Amino acid sequence: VPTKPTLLTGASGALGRELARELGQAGWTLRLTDIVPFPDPLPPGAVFRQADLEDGVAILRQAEGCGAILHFGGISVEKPFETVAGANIRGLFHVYEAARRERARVVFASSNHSIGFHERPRGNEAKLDADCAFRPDGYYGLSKAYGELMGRLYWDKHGVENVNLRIGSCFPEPTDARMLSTWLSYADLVRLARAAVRAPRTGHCVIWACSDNPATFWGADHRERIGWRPQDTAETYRTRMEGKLSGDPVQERYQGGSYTAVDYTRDR
Ligand code: NAI
Ligand code: 15L
Repeated sequence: VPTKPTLLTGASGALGRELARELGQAGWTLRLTDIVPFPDPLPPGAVFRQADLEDGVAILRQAEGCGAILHFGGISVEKPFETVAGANIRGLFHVYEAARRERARVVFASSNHSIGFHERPRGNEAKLDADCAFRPDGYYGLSKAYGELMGRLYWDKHGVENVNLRIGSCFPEPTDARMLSTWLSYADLVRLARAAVRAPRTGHCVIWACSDNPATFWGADHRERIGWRPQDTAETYRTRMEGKLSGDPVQERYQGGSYTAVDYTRDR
């Protein structure tokens, strides 16, 4: 159990609720925050404060005395630029300023959509390593690339440690064929968050956050720094999922799937 409290943003969201329940049960001291009320009974020892990530003073207050910030709050799907900009651009800056003041580590819920315009590997083609170029597939993915680069900056300039989780598709079960490659089980997510907070030293690192899927798109990353290995696999769902294709050549070509096809106007 970490000695200092851990701040969890986005606590009322799908992944936040899961993390709050599991880490709370494990005896962690949690500070929970979100722009909407926390819908579940509070875990033992947890406090919840409602706040907007755009309110920098509120975020600084909430982070006081914390050793780590699990940053899961913000816009979590593709939206118009102005919608994404508030929580994911300005809000991200507030989270990093709070971490700098507290000398806390940031564990950032980044996304595969920061690199979604890389093509999917075919057959024996090489998997994508975590030091690949950013190829965001929309304004949301762009905000996640910015978030990862914010971590790069704050480590290089201020020594703020950060673990960037490039999450694939974290849901109770895979729901389509793409998730045979991208799925992350809730249990693997919880183990990953624990390892990212508890590792003695991380520096700035990037981790492909998906389960042990044989069909993964992704290769080398920095997981050895935190000692995490996924234990679940999407392969269990293959017979039910492999026919569930979109039928859209753009979506099927690129790693980001449906996000790449939103407002896609390229004709050459
Ligand atoms: P979610 O949308 O269920 O949760 C996000 C939470 O952030 C919501 O509770 C929302 O109220 C809160 N939020 C939004 N704007 C806010 C603001 N201005 N101030 C304070 N809180 C605000 O999303 P989910 O699925 O739980 O994802 C959590 C994080 O993980 C997100 O950052 C998302 O981008 C990232 N992620 C999730 C993936 C998944 O498969 N679920 C895949 C890749 C990344
Ligand atoms: C994400 O970044 C989203 O937050 C999530 O809702 C899924 O769409 C996921 O990516 C995905 O790519 O499946």
